Amino acid sequence: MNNKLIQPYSLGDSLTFSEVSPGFPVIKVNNSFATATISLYGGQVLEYKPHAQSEQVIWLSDKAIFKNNKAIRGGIPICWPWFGDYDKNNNDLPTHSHPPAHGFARITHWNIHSTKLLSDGSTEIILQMPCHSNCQEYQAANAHYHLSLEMTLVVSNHLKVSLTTTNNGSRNWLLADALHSYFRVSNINKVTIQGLEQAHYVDKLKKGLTGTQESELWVKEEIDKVFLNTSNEIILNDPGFDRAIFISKENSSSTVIWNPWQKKSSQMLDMPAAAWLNMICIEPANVLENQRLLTPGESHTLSTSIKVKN
Ligand code: TA6
Repeated sequence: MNNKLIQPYSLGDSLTFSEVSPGFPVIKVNNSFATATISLYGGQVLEYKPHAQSEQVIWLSDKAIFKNNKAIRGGIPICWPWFGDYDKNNNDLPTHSHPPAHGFARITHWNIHSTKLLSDGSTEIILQMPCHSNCQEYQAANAHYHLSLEMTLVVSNHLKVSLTTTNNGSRNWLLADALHSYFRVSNINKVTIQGLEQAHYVDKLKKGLTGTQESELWVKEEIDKVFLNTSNEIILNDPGFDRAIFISKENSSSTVIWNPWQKKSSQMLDMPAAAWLNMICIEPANVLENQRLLTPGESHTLSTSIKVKN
């Protein structure tokens, strides 16, 4: 870890630095509200826990792999500038033989722009994504790619993550973005998800079959559903941890719900075999028909605010 570069951003005991693995520095926040861990690799929240909570709010795999070009399993991965498979909207001549799933923001080493202890005791962190390796390769193949990406985090009695994309180019850009948030739950079979009632979805496990969510959502099998044209706050009710997690969002028209369940988890190197029982992804996003068209000079900020109530 290059201390000279990052130590100026420390804030006494409330914001320090360490490494989760050689070459993978993390920011450790411990303020009057909560603790949090943010990886500079991927610009990725890894942990968030208000002091009053006995259990982490954000789920992180015990088998997460910290290696370049590999996304960290868990936390809040940034899916950008495309979601899922390779970006089919903006490409002239894709050079990637195997383009990174969910884009390259989550496999880029981000820079710190600023850190601040706010007057109310919250901690504000601003990170910026430089265009390195995967991004440079993508840019070489897509002359009109001139995007910049910045993230603002506020660690408080809630966790706010805001992702701002700016189109610095001379052509429109069709952007897909998602905050691929993993939440820790007591038992996936015992939680309910409110806020998606009457929302239309695309079921990625059934060849894009569409449907409407009739009632609150229980998860009793593998799920990979994109709920479209919904800006609702989501409530993740978890009686086992005697809490509810409120996930609100701004400038997001899609919400993705994902749990790989037992079989897929057993096929993932970075997923403990039984971990699927204790996680659910609830992802504020703009994907499929909800992608955002950025005109030249335009900025778009996707944000989510996560709050726990007992
Ligand atoms: O958000 C759901 C999803 O798109 C699933 O299809 C699954 O691929 C998941 O993301 C995890 O993707 P990852 O590349 O992180 O393994």
